[in-house]
Amino acid sequence: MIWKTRRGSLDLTRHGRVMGILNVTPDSFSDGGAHSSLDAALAHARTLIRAGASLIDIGGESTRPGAAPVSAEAEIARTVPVITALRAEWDGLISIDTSKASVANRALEAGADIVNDVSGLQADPSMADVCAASACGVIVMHMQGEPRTMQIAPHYDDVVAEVGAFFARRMASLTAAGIAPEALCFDPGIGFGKNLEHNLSLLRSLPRLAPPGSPLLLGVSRKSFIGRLLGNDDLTLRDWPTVAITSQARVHGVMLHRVHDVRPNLEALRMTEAILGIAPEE
Ligand code: 7PJ
Repeated sequence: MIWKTRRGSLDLTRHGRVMGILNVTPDSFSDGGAHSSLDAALAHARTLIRAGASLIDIGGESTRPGAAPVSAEAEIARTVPVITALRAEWDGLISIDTSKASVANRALEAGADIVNDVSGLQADPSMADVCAASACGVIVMHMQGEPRTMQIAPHYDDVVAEVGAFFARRMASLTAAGIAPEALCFDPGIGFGKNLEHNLSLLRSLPRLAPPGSPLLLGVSRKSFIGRLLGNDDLTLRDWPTVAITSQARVHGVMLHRVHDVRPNLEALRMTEAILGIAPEE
């Protein structure tokens, strides 16, 4: 399987890849002024890259349940300088985590390769055009509701069927809008308008979720359903269970993994692939 991005294609035939999370919201790095937060963000990006990330996902809007909306100007001010600086020193894949077309546009101009939109390109009517025009990679995530209220009372008759049908509908309308089918990647949106049972049902059904031929990306890293299941609130205790999910998802064909702690998840992929009989990369 091949995923087409703006900076060439990523071969996902045999080896899974890790996307490192780089949050540039004010609460993620110490607020010692604009320059030091740029330096801190870059330093963290380098740590993720050294640990083996093939992709860096840069986000300037918190999409945590209950989070307040952020203006496009604020998102641009937070993310574009980081993208510009990272682009100048690294030729791996950079994605912009945004639902706003104006932010995506500026990020792509600054050198981003992929748009990661938690609204599945539904929040902003211009987003599909921006993506089509730039020929970037596109991550289409499923979300029920909106971040502010999505966790209050999520409801599905059949969460697996509904997320699968959503992917099929988005595939049809986004390709009709001019996005290449090979540029699309799908994500069930763990924790986005889903309770614990919904998340587990989706994780149980990964092999039949993606549209045929399209890669799936999974983001479970440190999410609250892990804490709920294991009975702890401590974020630092959620990395090991994240690694367990990464391995299990790889068995079921998920090749892209969005995580905070890159190295153990990459090692889980390589161990799991060895067991599956996949030869290591040269
Ligand atoms: C995801 C995301 C995810 C994709 C966030 C968090 C919340 N993008 N952005 N998939 N989650 N594609 O990291 O806890 O699961 S923000």
